[in-house]
Amino acid sequence: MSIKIALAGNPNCGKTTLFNALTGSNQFVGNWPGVTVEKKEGKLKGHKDITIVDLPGIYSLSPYTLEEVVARNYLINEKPDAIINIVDGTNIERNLYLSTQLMELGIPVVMAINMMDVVHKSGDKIYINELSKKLGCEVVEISALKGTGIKEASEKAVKLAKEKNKSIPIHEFTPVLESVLNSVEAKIGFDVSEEQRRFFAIKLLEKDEKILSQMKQVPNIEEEINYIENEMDDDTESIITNERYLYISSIIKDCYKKTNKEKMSVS
Ligand code: BGO
Repeated sequence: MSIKIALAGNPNCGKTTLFNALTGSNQFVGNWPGVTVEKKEGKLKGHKDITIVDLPGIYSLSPYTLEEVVARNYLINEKPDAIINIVDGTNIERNLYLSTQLMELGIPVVMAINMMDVVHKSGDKIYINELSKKLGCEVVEISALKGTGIKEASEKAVKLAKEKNKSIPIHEFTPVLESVLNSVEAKIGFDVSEEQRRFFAIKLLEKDEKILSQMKQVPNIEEEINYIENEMDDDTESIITNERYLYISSIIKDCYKKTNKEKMSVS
């Protein structure tokens, strides 16, 4: 059985370092079809049947940059068996914005919190069990540079990939938005697989025109958009973005403690 695992993360999160550590010299470099964005694939060390696909570094799965479009089209169309989401542990709040969207694709995610050597040195604390519970995915601490935790992260991803379970996101938006999302999801046809319908519903509600080219039947959701924009007095894209930031703030509040260095040096 051949398995594909995608590496996804923000620019500068350490993705190249992790990709090199996982694949060694066993790499193929080319371009993504039709665009001059570099595509790197490699075999997981010691596993001829497991391919690691390095996605472009991105901040979001919105369709504003070529890199975002390439990454999300790959995730939607090729449906890798698992995603390793690399998160820069020194910049966790910002990185979680992409993570919340990756969880909505119906693909199992392992979160690899990188730069943990730097985080440990700073004295900051990331409570990974709590983080894992709040996000509804496996979380592993790694240092791609030092090579710590990367075997555990890849083994967890391989295990999830082999289990082939459809992944269901645990994050719920505010109830009124959830009910509108449910109604949009119900309008999406069978051309979109069940586990991807939530992602498509969110993108349709965000008025993301590029998602339409991925659908054979495009539902009319004008009524839902008007309703939620009236109810929440904002445009749908901002509503959804704000909701994500609220979710991320609640996660950070419970799962991350910054060392107050100034206070320590005074006492
Ligand atoms: C430079 N720990 C530490 N401390 N650094 C890490 C880790 C880690 O776990 N992982 C990656 N880095 P990329 P993207 C650099 O290149 O893999 C470092 O964009 C430098 N270069 O070594 O390139 C990594 O692919 C000069 O740092 O990220 C790299 O996602 C001085 O994070 C940077 C200092 O990693 C980005 C660092 C000339």
